[in-house]
Amino acid sequence: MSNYHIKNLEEYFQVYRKSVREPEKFWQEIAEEHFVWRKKWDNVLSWDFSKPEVKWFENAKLNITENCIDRHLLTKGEKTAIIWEPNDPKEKALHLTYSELHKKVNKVANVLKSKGVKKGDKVGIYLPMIPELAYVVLACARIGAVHSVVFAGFSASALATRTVDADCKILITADGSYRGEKTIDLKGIVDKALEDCPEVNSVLVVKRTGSNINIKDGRDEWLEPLMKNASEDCAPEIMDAEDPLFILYTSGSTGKPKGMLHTTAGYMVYSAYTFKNIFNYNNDDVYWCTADIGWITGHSYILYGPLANGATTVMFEGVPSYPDFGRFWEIIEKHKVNQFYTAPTAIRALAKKDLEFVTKHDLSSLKVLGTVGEPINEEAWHWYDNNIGKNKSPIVDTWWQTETGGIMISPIPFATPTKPTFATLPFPGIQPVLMDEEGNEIKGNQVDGRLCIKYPWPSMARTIYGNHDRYRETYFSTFENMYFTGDGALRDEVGYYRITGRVDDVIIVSGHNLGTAPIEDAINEHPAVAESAVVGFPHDVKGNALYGFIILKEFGESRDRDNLRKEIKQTISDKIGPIAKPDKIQFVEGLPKTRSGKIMRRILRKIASGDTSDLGDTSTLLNPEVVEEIINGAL
Ligand code: 6R9
Repeated sequence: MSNYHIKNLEEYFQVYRKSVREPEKFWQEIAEEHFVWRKKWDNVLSWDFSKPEVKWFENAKLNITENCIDRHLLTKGEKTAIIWEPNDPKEKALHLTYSELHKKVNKVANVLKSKGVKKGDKVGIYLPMIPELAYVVLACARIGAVHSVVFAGFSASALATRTVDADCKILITADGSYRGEKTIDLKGIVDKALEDCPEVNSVLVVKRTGSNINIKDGRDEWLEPLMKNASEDCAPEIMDAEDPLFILYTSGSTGKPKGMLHTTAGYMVYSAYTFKNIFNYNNDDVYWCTADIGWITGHSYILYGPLANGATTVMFEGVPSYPDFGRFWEIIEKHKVNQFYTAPTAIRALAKKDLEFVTKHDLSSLKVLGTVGEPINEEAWHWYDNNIGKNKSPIVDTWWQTETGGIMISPIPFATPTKPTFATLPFPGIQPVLMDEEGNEIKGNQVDGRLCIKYPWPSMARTIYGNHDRYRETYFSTFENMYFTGDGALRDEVGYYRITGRVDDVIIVSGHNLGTAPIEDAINEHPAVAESAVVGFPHDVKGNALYGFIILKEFGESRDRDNLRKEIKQTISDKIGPIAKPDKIQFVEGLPKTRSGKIMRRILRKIASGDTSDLGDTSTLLNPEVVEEIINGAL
């Protein structure tokens, strides 16, 4: 019998040990007991990291939507599957039951079929956070088409590159989208992108804003009338365990985006099992992840993981600042949210605002808080713990990647004691190791190194779509027989992991390796600092020196800049040591970020070294306007 829901630390260790000693038996039991299969596997796992090739649940047959929808119909048909909260709080929220979701997904599936979409075809999706986004994603999975969701905040050129790279011939979009006070001309962006996508011959358009848009004859059609006429029955396509489920492009904080390809069975099992445990989801809970579905976090922990557990999952169309900075807390109160999962960037932005935005809302429903996307600094962690969780809701700091498909290192709430800035312990089935630059494993505790995973897990990406060599090169060639995450980490005296940042961003100052996260964490301890980013720039004597870009809190704006610089350096000296003091500190209004809140340090490095002639691909920047401001103020 598998131990599906881990309840205390002892149980965690027991389950973890089993998952390492007998990984195949471990995953086989979970897969058998908690999912529906059309046919069971012949073999649980075969793998070879040198190729790399990994297969889980070989020759099993299933459909993921049967697991996420159909199987709940008998017992939970009238349970709310999705609560959709619109951008404008005056618009009515939608409570969609599992049986309604079933019908919507089937209708869209039939529409896609009528457009000639077949098993294995790639479907581009460029939609805001509206219910149709969930229907379309699941409809693809229903008929075995491979979805490629592109975040609807991306530019025409980013959309075009991804549409071409993923071989999409059909694209689903909307007439427009709402983000706070803004209405965005989504279809205009699509029209521009499609000038560079000659293969796309069909565009289905969801009506959201009612804006006046261009409908290109023979190519564009409204989705709604097609859905109206479509049948609400659609038999699920029977898929092989290793058939592709989706392509998703990585955040692009480094270089050209990579289309990570995920397959069906392993992804389903892992996203569902992690969701249940890491969010401690219980039957009548309402769970909310604020990510966009255009990010892996939305795929695994708004849609697939929660739905596979028959959960109620909230989908939010808007932004945390509209109509005011209390919107997140208002939604938690309104829908009595029990588990809340967001990113450090959002926490820091909201922590800068008046506490009254928080205190006027009743947050007593909350049981578990989560964070993901980048290292959470200590100050933000405590703010979240004190003001949102009222020191009674454990914070799960979840470390993972688009490539890993699901959460890899995280506390299990009510089992693992938390520790600020530490993602703590590996999830069952995950075998992390730290490696030195020579390729040796660093054993023992109180050590740091490059974070690798030495054994396969079910939801790992199988390839980069269309470029398996790049997949091997990027993840499996740095260390033999290991998946290299690209992140640095340290392991403390009890074996807890702390992620110290991307190793490409490690700065060597006078021969010392400095991770960006601990330095930024120290800077953020200064009471006037809201957020910071540190990069290296060439220095005659030290090899590299540090350059800090710092956003001040509102009350810090009026302070004398030179004094502030001195104090901040002192804070760093006290927390880390004089070696980590930046040579230059520039105060900025904003930092260049990707949609998931990751700082594009590549751009800051260029600015710090005075080389701004070519900033590389900036198409996935959420706030391109700050770049110029930073260049103009550079020291
Ligand atoms: C899920 C997601 C992956 C990179 C990852 C790491 C950083 C994510 C983190 C974290 C520290 C955490 N990252 N979670 N760093 N603590 N809890 O974010 O996927 O967009 O592919 O980014 O994000 O550097 O390697 P993705």
